[in-house]
Amino acid sequence: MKKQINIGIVGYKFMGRAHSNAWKKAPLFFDTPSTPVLKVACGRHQESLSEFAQNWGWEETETDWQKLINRPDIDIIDIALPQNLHYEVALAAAKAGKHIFCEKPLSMDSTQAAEMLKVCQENGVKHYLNHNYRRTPAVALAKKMIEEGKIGRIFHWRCAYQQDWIVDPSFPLTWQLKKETAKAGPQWDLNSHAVDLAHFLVGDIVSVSSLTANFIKERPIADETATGSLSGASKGDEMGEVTVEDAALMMVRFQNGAVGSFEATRFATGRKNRLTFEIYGSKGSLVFDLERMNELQYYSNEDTKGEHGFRTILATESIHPYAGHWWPAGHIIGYEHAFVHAVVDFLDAIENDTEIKPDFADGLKIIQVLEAGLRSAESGSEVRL
Ligand code: SOE
Repeated sequence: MKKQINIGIVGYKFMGRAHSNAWKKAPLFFDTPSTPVLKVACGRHQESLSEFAQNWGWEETETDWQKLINRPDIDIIDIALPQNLHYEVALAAAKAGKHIFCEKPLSMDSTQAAEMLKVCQENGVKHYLNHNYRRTPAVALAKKMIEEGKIGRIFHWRCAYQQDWIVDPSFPLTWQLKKETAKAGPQWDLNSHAVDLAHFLVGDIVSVSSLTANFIKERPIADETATGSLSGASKGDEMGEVTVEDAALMMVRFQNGAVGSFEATRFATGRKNRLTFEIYGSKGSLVFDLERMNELQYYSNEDTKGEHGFRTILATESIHPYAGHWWPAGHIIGYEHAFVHAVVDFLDAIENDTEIKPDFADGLKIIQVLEAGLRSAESGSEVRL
Protein backbone atom coordinates (compact mmCIF):
# COMPACT_ATOMS: atom_id res chain seq x y z
CA MET A 1 0.00 0.00 0.00
CA LYS A 2 1.18 3.54 -0.78
CA LYS A 3 2.01 5.83 2.07
CA GLN A 4 -0.60 8.39 2.97
CA ILE A 5 -0.12 12.14 3.11
CA ASN A 6 -2.57 14.24 5.10
CA ILE A 7 -4.02 17.44 3.68
CA GLY A 8 -5.57 20.32 5.58
CA ILE A 9 -7.37 22.80 3.36
CA VAL A 10 -8.17 26.36 4.41
CA GLY A 11 -11.04 27.81 2.35
CA TYR A 12 -13.96 25.99 0.83
CA LYS A 13 -15.47 28.07 -1.94
CA PHE A 14 -14.59 28.04 -5.67
CA MET A 15 -10.93 27.12 -5.20
CA GLY A 16 -11.71 24.88 -2.24
CA ARG A 17 -13.83 22.78 -4.57
CA ALA A 18 -11.31 22.85 -7.43
CA HIS A 19 -8.50 21.76 -5.08
CA SER A 20 -10.58 19.08 -3.34
CA ASN A 21 -11.42 17.57 -6.69
CA ALA A 22 -7.73 17.56 -7.61
CA TRP A 23 -6.61 15.81 -4.41
CA LYS A 24 -9.24 13.15 -4.99
CA LYS A 25 -8.62 12.58 -8.68
CA ALA A 26 -4.80 12.64 -8.69
CA PRO A 27 -4.18 9.11 -7.35
CA LEU A 28 -6.98 7.68 -9.48
CA PHE A 29 -5.50 8.76 -12.80
CA PHE A 30 -1.78 9.08 -12.02
CA ASP A 31 0.68 6.87 -10.25
CA THR A 32 1.27 9.31 -7.41
CA PRO A 33 4.02 8.42 -4.91
CA SER A 34 1.58 8.84 -2.03
CA THR A 35 -2.15 8.86 -1.48
CA PRO A 36 -3.52 12.23 -0.42
CA VAL A 37 -5.93 11.96 2.47
CA LEU A 38 -8.55 14.71 2.63
CA LYS A 39 -8.10 15.05 6.36
CA VAL A 40 -9.35 18.43 7.58
CA ALA A 41 -11.33 21.21 5.93
CA CYS A 42 -11.13 24.59 7.62
CA GLY A 43 -13.40 27.62 7.28
CA ARG A 44 -15.25 30.16 9.38
CA HIS A 45 -18.88 29.13 9.04
CA GLN A 46 -19.49 25.70 10.53
CA GLU A 47 -22.73 24.95 8.72
CA SER A 48 -21.52 25.57 5.17
CA LEU A 49 -18.12 24.10 6.03
CA SER A 50 -19.70 20.85 7.20
CA GLU A 51 -21.75 20.66 4.04
CA PHE A 52 -18.62 21.18 1.94
CA ALA A 53 -16.65 18.60 3.93
CA GLN A 54 -19.38 16.03 3.54
CA ASN A 55 -19.75 16.62 -0.21
CA TRP A 56 -16.06 16.31 -0.93
CA GLY A 57 -15.15 13.63 1.59
CA TRP A 58 -13.05 15.67 4.04
CA GLU A 59 -12.80 13.59 7.21
CA GLU A 60 -12.98 16.42 9.73
CA THR A 61 -13.73 20.14 10.00
CA GLU A 62 -12.02 22.92 11.93
CA THR A 63 -13.04 26.57 12.26
CA ASP A 64 -9.71 27.79 13.68
CA TRP A 65 -6.94 27.73 11.05
CA GLN A 66 -4.21 28.02 13.67
CA LYS A 67 -5.40 24.83 15.34
CA LEU A 68 -5.35 23.10 11.97
CA ILE A 69 -1.78 24.19 11.33
CA ASN A 70 -0.64 23.03 14.75
CA ARG A 71 -1.91 19.51 14.21
CA PRO A 72 1.08 17.16 13.98
CA ASP A 73 -0.75 14.75 11.66
CA ILE A 74 -1.12 17.33 8.86
CA ASP A 75 1.60 17.21 6.16
CA ILE A 76 0.30 19.74 3.61
CA ILE A 77 -1.58 23.00 4.06
CA ASP A 78 -3.65 23.89 1.03
CA ILE A 79 -4.39 27.62 0.99
CA ALA A 80 -7.59 28.13 -1.01
CA LEU A 81 -8.30 31.59 0.37
CA PRO A 82 -8.46 35.14 -1.02
CA GLN A 83 -5.02 36.70 -1.38
CA ASN A 84 -5.29 38.98 1.68
CA LEU A 85 -5.21 35.87 3.88
CA HIS A 86 -2.32 33.99 2.26
CA TYR A 87 0.52 35.70 4.11
CA GLU A 88 -0.48 34.90 7.68
CA VAL A 89 -1.51 31.33 6.94
CA ALA A 90 1.55 30.57 4.80
CA LEU A 91 3.99 31.92 7.41
CA ALA A 92 2.39 29.88 10.18
CA ALA A 93 2.24 26.76 8.00
CA ALA A 94 5.91 27.04 6.98
CA LYS A 95 7.00 27.61 10.58
CA ALA A 96 5.07 24.48 11.56
CA GLY A 97 6.99 22.55 8.89
CA LYS A 98 4.04 21.97 6.56
CA HIS A 99 4.39 21.88 2.79
CA ILE A 100 2.27 24.56 1.14
CA PHE A 101 0.00 24.38 -1.89
CA CYS A 102 -1.12 28.00 -2.32
CA GLU A 103 -3.72 29.53 -4.59
CA LYS A 104 -2.70 32.54 -6.69
CA PRO A 105 -2.04 35.46 -6.56
CA LEU A 106 0.65 34.86 -3.98
CA SER A 107 0.17 37.90 -1.75
CA MET A 108 -0.90 41.51 -1.41
CA ASP A 109 2.56 42.93 -2.16
CA SER A 110 6.17 42.03 -2.77
CA THR A 111 7.20 42.59 0.86
CA GLN A 112 4.80 39.85 1.95
CA ALA A 113 5.86 37.63 -0.96
CA ALA A 114 9.56 37.98 -0.12
CA GLU A 115 8.93 37.05 3.49
CA MET A 116 6.75 34.09 2.56
CA LEU A 117 9.54 32.80 0.34
CA LYS A 118 12.21 33.36 3.00
CA VAL A 119 10.27 31.59 5.76
CA CYS A 120 9.53 28.62 3.49
CA GLN A 121 13.20 28.36 2.56
CA GLU A 122 14.31 28.65 6.19
CA ASN A 123 11.95 25.87 7.20
CA GLY A 124 12.73 23.60 4.28
CA VAL A 125 9.12 23.19 3.15
CA LYS A 126 7.87 22.86 -0.42
CA HIS A 127 6.02 25.93 -1.63
CA TYR A 128 3.86 25.70 -4.73
CA LEU A 129 1.90 28.61 -6.19
CA ASN A 130 -1.10 27.48 -8.16
CA HIS A 131 -0.87 29.09 -11.57
CA ASN A 132 -2.70 26.09 -12.96
CA TYR A 133 -2.72 27.08 -16.63
CA ARG A 134 0.95 26.12 -17.01
CA ARG A 135 -0.21 22.56 -16.60
CA THR A 136 -2.76 22.30 -19.38
CA PRO A 137 -1.32 19.88 -21.95
CA ALA A 138 -1.43 22.50 -24.73
CA VAL A 139 0.49 25.09 -22.70
CA ALA A 140 3.01 22.50 -21.50
CA LEU A 141 3.42 21.46 -25.14
CA ALA A 142 4.01 25.10 -26.14
CA LYS A 143 6.80 25.25 -23.56
CA LYS A 144 8.36 22.06 -24.91
CA MET A 145 8.21 23.34 -28.49
CA ILE A 146 9.80 26.65 -27.51
CA GLU A 147 12.59 24.82 -25.69
CA GLU A 148 13.15 22.63 -28.74
CA GLY A 149 13.61 25.80 -30.79
CA LYS A 150 10.50 25.24 -32.93
CA ILE A 151 9.64 28.95 -33.11
CA GLY A 152 13.19 30.25 -32.85
CA ARG A 153 13.95 33.59 -31.25
CA ILE A 154 10.84 35.14 -29.69
CA PHE A 155 9.94 38.68 -30.77
CA HIS A 156 6.37 39.16 -29.54
CA TRP A 157 4.11 38.08 -26.69
CA ARG A 158 0.48 39.20 -26.97
CA CYS A 159 -1.92 38.18 -24.24
CA ALA A 160 -5.50 38.98 -23.28
CA TYR A 161 -7.35 37.67 -20.25
CA GLN A 162 -11.00 38.60 -20.63
CA GLN A 163 -14.02 37.98 -18.44
CA ASP A 164 -17.39 39.73 -18.14
CA TRP A 165 -18.83 38.77 -14.76
CA ILE A 166 -19.08 42.32 -13.39
CA VAL A 167 -20.39 44.17 -16.46
CA ASP A 168 -23.80 44.51 -14.80
CA PRO A 169 -23.67 47.61 -12.52
CA SER A 170 -25.95 45.84 -10.03
CA PHE A 171 -23.32 43.14 -9.50
CA PRO A 172 -22.41 43.62 -5.82
CA LEU A 173 -19.23 44.90 -4.24
CA THR A 174 -17.73 41.48 -3.47
CA TRP A 175 -14.29 41.02 -1.90
CA GLN A 176 -12.70 40.94 -5.36
CA LEU A 177 -13.69 44.60 -5.90
CA LYS A 178 -12.17 46.01 -2.73
CA LYS A 179 -8.54 46.98 -2.36
CA GLU A 180 -8.25 45.79 1.23
CA THR A 181 -9.17 42.21 0.30
CA ALA A 182 -8.05 41.92 -3.34
CA LYS A 183 -5.22 44.48 -3.55
CA ALA A 184 -6.18 45.22 -7.18
CA GLY A 185 -8.67 44.10 -9.82
CA PRO A 186 -7.79 42.14 -12.97
CA GLN A 187 -4.18 43.29 -12.61
CA TRP A 188 -3.87 40.94 -9.60
CA ASP A 189 -6.46 38.27 -10.35
CA LEU A 190 -5.96 37.83 -14.11
CA ASN A 191 -2.64 39.39 -15.07
CA SER A 192 -0.99 37.28 -12.35
CA HIS A 193 -1.85 34.22 -14.46
CA ALA A 194 -0.82 35.98 -17.65
CA VAL A 195 2.54 37.15 -16.26
CA ASP A 196 3.19 33.64 -14.95
CA LEU A 197 2.65 32.28 -18.46
CA ALA A 198 4.84 34.98 -19.99
CA HIS A 199 7.66 34.23 -17.54
CA PHE A 200 7.24 30.50 -18.20
CA LEU A 201 7.12 30.71 -21.99
CA VAL A 202 9.09 33.83 -22.93
CA GLY A 203 11.31 34.86 -20.02
CA ASP A 204 11.70 37.50 -17.33
CA ILE A 205 10.04 40.87 -17.71
CA VAL A 206 12.29 43.88 -17.12
CA SER A 207 10.07 46.90 -17.69
CA VAL A 208 6.39 47.77 -17.63
CA SER A 209 4.22 50.58 -18.98
CA SER A 210 0.64 50.34 -17.90
CA LEU A 211 -2.78 51.93 -17.75
CA THR A 212 -5.87 51.01 -15.79
CA ALA A 213 -9.54 52.00 -16.05
CA ASN A 214 -12.47 51.97 -13.68
CA PHE A 215 -15.84 51.93 -15.44
CA ILE A 216 -18.24 51.53 -12.51
CA LYS A 217 -17.33 53.43 -9.39
CA GLU A 218 -20.03 52.30 -6.95
CA ARG A 219 -21.86 49.03 -6.42
CA PRO A 220 -24.39 47.61 -3.96
CA ILE A 221 -22.77 46.27 -0.78
CA ALA A 222 -22.39 42.49 -1.04
CA ASP A 223 -23.75 39.84 1.22
CA GLU A 224 -20.44 37.95 1.48
CA THR A 225 -22.07 34.80 2.84
CA ALA A 226 -23.90 34.52 -0.50
CA THR A 227 -20.82 35.09 -2.67
CA GLY A 228 -20.12 32.11 -4.91
CA SER A 229 -17.94 31.28 -7.91
CA LEU A 230 -17.87 34.66 -9.64
CA SER A 231 -21.39 35.37 -8.47
CA GLY A 232 -22.72 37.53 -5.69
CA ALA A 233 -25.80 38.86 -3.95
CA SER A 234 -26.30 42.28 -2.46
CA LYS A 235 -27.57 43.03 1.02
CA GLY A 236 -29.89 45.81 -0.04
CA ASP A 237 -29.73 49.23 -1.71
CA GLU A 238 -26.74 50.56 0.15
CA MET A 239 -23.85 51.40 -2.19
CA GLY A 240 -20.10 51.21 -1.64
CA GLU A 241 -17.07 52.41 -3.55
CA VAL A 242 -15.22 50.11 -5.97
CA THR A 243 -11.59 50.53 -4.96
CA VAL A 244 -9.85 48.39 -7.59
CA GLU A 245 -9.49 48.87 -11.34
CA ASP A 246 -11.88 47.20 -13.79
CA ALA A 247 -9.33 46.80 -16.58
CA ALA A 248 -5.52 46.75 -16.66
CA LEU A 249 -3.33 46.98 -19.75
CA MET A 250 0.44 46.53 -19.79
CA MET A 251 3.21 46.81 -22.35
CA VAL A 252 6.43 45.10 -21.34
CA ARG A 253 10.01 44.42 -22.34
CA PHE A 254 11.54 41.01 -21.67
CA GLN A 255 15.16 40.48 -20.66
CA ASN A 256 15.77 38.55 -23.91
CA GLY A 257 14.73 41.52 -26.05
CA ALA A 258 11.18 40.39 -26.82
CA VAL A 259 8.30 42.80 -26.25
CA GLY A 260 4.80 42.02 -25.08
CA SER A 261 1.35 43.24 -24.24
CA PHE A 262 -1.24 42.20 -21.68
CA GLU A 263 -4.90 43.10 -21.49
CA ALA A 264 -6.90 42.03 -18.45
CA THR A 265 -10.53 42.93 -17.94
CA ARG A 266 -13.79 41.85 -16.38
CA PHE A 267 -15.69 44.00 -18.87
CA ALA A 268 -15.27 42.04 -22.11
CA THR A 269 -18.95 41.36 -22.68
CA GLY A 270 -19.45 37.80 -23.87
CA ARG A 271 -16.01 36.60 -22.82
CA LYS A 272 -16.35 34.32 -19.80
CA ASN A 273 -12.83 33.13 -19.08
CA ARG A 274 -10.91 33.76 -22.26
CA LEU A 275 -7.16 33.69 -21.84
CA THR A 276 -5.38 33.93 -25.14
CA PHE A 277 -1.73 34.29 -25.95
CA GLU A 278 0.15 34.63 -29.19
CA ILE A 279 3.90 34.14 -29.41
CA TYR A 280 5.70 35.17 -32.58
CA GLY A 281 9.23 33.93 -33.26
CA SER A 282 11.83 33.92 -36.00
CA LYS A 283 10.94 30.38 -37.13
CA GLY A 284 7.27 30.11 -36.23
CA SER A 285 4.44 31.09 -33.95
CA LEU A 286 2.17 29.60 -31.28
CA VAL A 287 -1.36 30.61 -30.32
CA PHE A 288 -3.46 29.41 -27.36
CA ASP A 289 -7.01 30.16 -26.23
CA LEU A 290 -8.16 28.81 -22.86
CA GLU A 291 -11.74 28.54 -24.10
CA ARG A 292 -10.37 25.96 -26.58
CA MET A 293 -7.82 24.66 -24.15
CA ASN A 294 -7.14 21.30 -25.79
CA GLU A 295 -5.77 23.04 -28.87
CA LEU A 296 -2.49 24.73 -29.70
CA GLN A 297 -2.06 26.57 -32.98
CA TYR A 298 1.33 26.37 -34.63
CA TYR A 299 2.73 28.12 -37.67
CA SER A 300 6.09 26.99 -39.00
CA ASN A 301 8.29 28.77 -41.50
CA GLU A 302 9.74 25.36 -42.28
CA ASP A 303 6.54 24.06 -43.89
CA THR A 304 6.56 23.48 -47.63
CA LYS A 305 6.36 26.68 -49.66
CA GLY A 306 2.81 27.41 -50.67
CA GLU A 307 1.42 25.29 -47.83
CA HIS A 308 2.09 27.64 -44.95
CA GLY A 309 -0.65 28.34 -42.46
CA PHE A 310 -1.60 27.93 -38.82
CA ARG A 311 -2.34 24.32 -37.99
CA THR A 312 -4.24 23.15 -34.94
CA ILE A 313 -2.58 20.56 -32.75
CA LEU A 314 -5.09 18.69 -30.58
CA ALA A 315 -2.99 18.14 -27.46
CA THR A 316 -4.81 15.00 -26.32
CA GLU A 317 -2.42 12.28 -27.45
CA SER A 318 -0.47 10.11 -25.06
CA ILE A 319 2.78 11.77 -26.19
CA HIS A 320 1.49 15.17 -25.07
CA PRO A 321 2.27 16.32 -21.52
CA TYR A 322 -0.14 14.84 -18.93
CA ALA A 323 -2.69 13.84 -21.61
CA GLY A 324 -1.95 10.11 -21.70
CA HIS A 325 -3.15 9.70 -18.13
CA TRP A 326 -6.71 10.62 -19.03
CA TRP A 327 -8.66 9.38 -22.04
CA PRO A 328 -7.85 8.09 -25.52
CA ALA A 329 -6.65 10.66 -28.08
CA GLY A 330 -9.27 13.22 -29.00
CA HIS A 331 -11.20 12.75 -25.75
CA ILE A 332 -10.78 16.23 -24.42
CA ILE A 333 -10.13 17.43 -20.88
CA GLY A 334 -11.24 20.60 -19.06
CA TYR A 335 -10.58 23.36 -16.52
CA GLU A 336 -10.26 21.10 -13.49
CA HIS A 337 -7.61 18.82 -14.97
CA ALA A 338 -4.73 21.28 -14.66
CA PHE A 339 -5.36 21.38 -10.91
CA VAL A 340 -4.98 17.59 -10.83
CA HIS A 341 -1.68 17.88 -12.73
CA ALA A 342 -0.46 20.40 -10.17
CA VAL A 343 -1.29 18.08 -7.29
CA VAL A 344 0.51 15.18 -9.01
CA ASP A 345 3.66 17.24 -9.57
CA PHE A 346 3.49 18.60 -6.03
CA LEU A 347 3.28 15.10 -4.52
CA ASP A 348 6.23 14.03 -6.69
CA ALA A 349 8.26 17.04 -5.56
CA ILE A 350 7.62 16.21 -1.90
CA GLU A 351 8.50 12.56 -2.39
CA ASN A 352 11.68 13.17 -4.41
CA ASP A 353 12.64 16.40 -2.68
CA THR A 354 12.76 18.26 -5.98
CA GLU A 355 11.65 21.71 -7.04
CA ILE A 356 8.07 22.41 -8.02
CA LYS A 357 7.33 25.39 -10.26
CA PRO A 358 5.92 27.95 -10.04
CA ASP A 359 6.99 28.41 -6.44
CA PHE A 360 7.02 31.42 -4.14
CA ALA A 361 10.20 32.72 -5.81
CA ASP A 362 8.29 32.80 -9.10
CA GLY A 363 5.33 34.31 -7.25
CA LEU A 364 7.53 37.11 -5.91
CA LYS A 365 8.70 37.93 -9.44
CA ILE A 366 5.11 37.99 -10.67
CA ILE A 367 4.01 40.32 -7.85
CA GLN A 368 6.94 42.63 -8.64
CA VAL A 369 5.75 42.94 -12.25
CA LEU A 370 2.14 43.52 -11.15
CA GLU A 371 3.24 46.18 -8.67
CA ALA A 372 5.35 47.84 -11.35
CA GLY A 373 2.20 47.87 -13.52
CA LEU A 374 0.18 49.65 -10.84
CA ARG A 375 2.98 52.16 -10.26
CA SER A 376 3.25 52.83 -13.97
CA ALA A 377 -0.51 53.32 -14.30
CA GLU A 378 -0.36 55.87 -11.50
CA SER A 379 2.67 57.78 -12.76
CA GLY A 380 2.09 57.42 -16.48
CA SER A 381 5.75 56.41 -16.94
CA GLU A 382 7.58 53.22 -17.72
CA VAL A 383 8.75 51.33 -14.62
CA ARG A 384 11.96 49.28 -14.77
CA LEU A 385 12.35 46.25 -12.58
C1 SOE B 1 -11.75 34.86 -11.27
O1 SOE B 1 -11.46 35.91 -12.07
C2 SOE B 1 -11.01 33.58 -11.58
O2 SOE B 1 -11.65 32.60 -10.84
C3 SOE B 1 -9.55 33.60 -11.17
O3 SOE B 1 -9.38 34.01 -9.84
C4 SOE B 1 -8.96 32.27 -11.40
O4 SOE B 1 -7.63 32.23 -11.04
C5 SOE B 1 -9.13 31.91 -12.87
O5 SOE B 1 -8.63 30.63 -13.07
C6 SOE B 1 -10.56 32.00 -13.31
O6 SOE B 1 -11.10 33.25 -12.94
